[in-house]
Amino acid sequence: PSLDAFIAGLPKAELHLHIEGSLEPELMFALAQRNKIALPFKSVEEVRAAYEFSNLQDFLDIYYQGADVLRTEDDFHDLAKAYFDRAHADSVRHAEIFFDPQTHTDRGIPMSVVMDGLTSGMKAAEAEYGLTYKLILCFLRHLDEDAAFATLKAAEPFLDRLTGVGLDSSEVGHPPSKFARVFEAAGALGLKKVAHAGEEGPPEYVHEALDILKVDRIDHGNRSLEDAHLTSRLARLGLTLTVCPLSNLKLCVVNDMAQHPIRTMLNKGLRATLNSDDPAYFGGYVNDNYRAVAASGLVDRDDLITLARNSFLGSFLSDAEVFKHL
Ligand code: ES4
Ligand code: ZN
Repeated sequence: PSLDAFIAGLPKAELHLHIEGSLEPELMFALAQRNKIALPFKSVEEVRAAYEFSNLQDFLDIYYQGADVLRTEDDFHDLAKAYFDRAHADSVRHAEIFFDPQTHTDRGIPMSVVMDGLTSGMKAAEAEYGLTYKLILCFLRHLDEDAAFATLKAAEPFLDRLTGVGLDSSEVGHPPSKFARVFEAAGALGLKKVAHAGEEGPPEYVHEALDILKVDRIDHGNRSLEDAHLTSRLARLGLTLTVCPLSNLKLCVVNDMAQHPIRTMLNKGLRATLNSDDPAYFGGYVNDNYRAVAASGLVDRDDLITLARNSFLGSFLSDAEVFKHL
């Protein structure tokens, strides 16, 4: 098959996807209309034109603003269903998606509305496509530890629908150590742990995520490569990195795809995966990310198979479930 067809048909898991970041401008307008909310944009084209970012914070400001149209259980259902429709079209067989409850509860949306809407959207996709999913609750790291604890408490009634906790939002100035106790509490509840680290933050933050938060995966992890000892430690542990090439390009974490660290990561024996992060904002879903690194000449077809295989190996599926995909 052509390279495009090869990527399109390659069964894969997606492990780094913020569901609020899959809100396409068309759905944003539809929800604004349904909820009678005025948007600061006149058209879908105007929204897309505003998606030019020079760093993570630039993006986050507009991403939190976009999420304001999400008000009802139906809104969260439609958001989740739209992502899984798109993921299914990309041969995604399993997705472990992030959501940011604080973005919603701080606007007065109850946790139950968010949970029930996302759950029904995911269940509809499961019934239609036979794919599987897991849900990871992310704490916003620019907010304080007490707020994270309150969020964990509010999520406790829904514990059976959660697989893990994560840490996202503005990285620099908000090291993993700020959330040591809440991650310990989440672990004691039986939740898996992941954290964004080494996207804009230094290798020290990746060390903290490992040593203090005891994470099961690192989200991004690009800057780990600046520390040779850390790099070999990650390789030795077989720790999964959820890498997001188009996100890195849009947020100026890399200047050009040909310089993306994915090649070095694979060379160093790191268990890297490819993911879309916030596809509605970064201009591509997971297959677009596979295509972007392949088109840059950084990886060949064997590497793409390795990356897809890593996505299942790095998932929180049971060993028996993983084997069915390999
Ligand atoms: C995010 Cl790309 C990225 N980094 C950190 N936090 C986020 N939340 C949504 N997308
Ligand atoms: Zn992310």
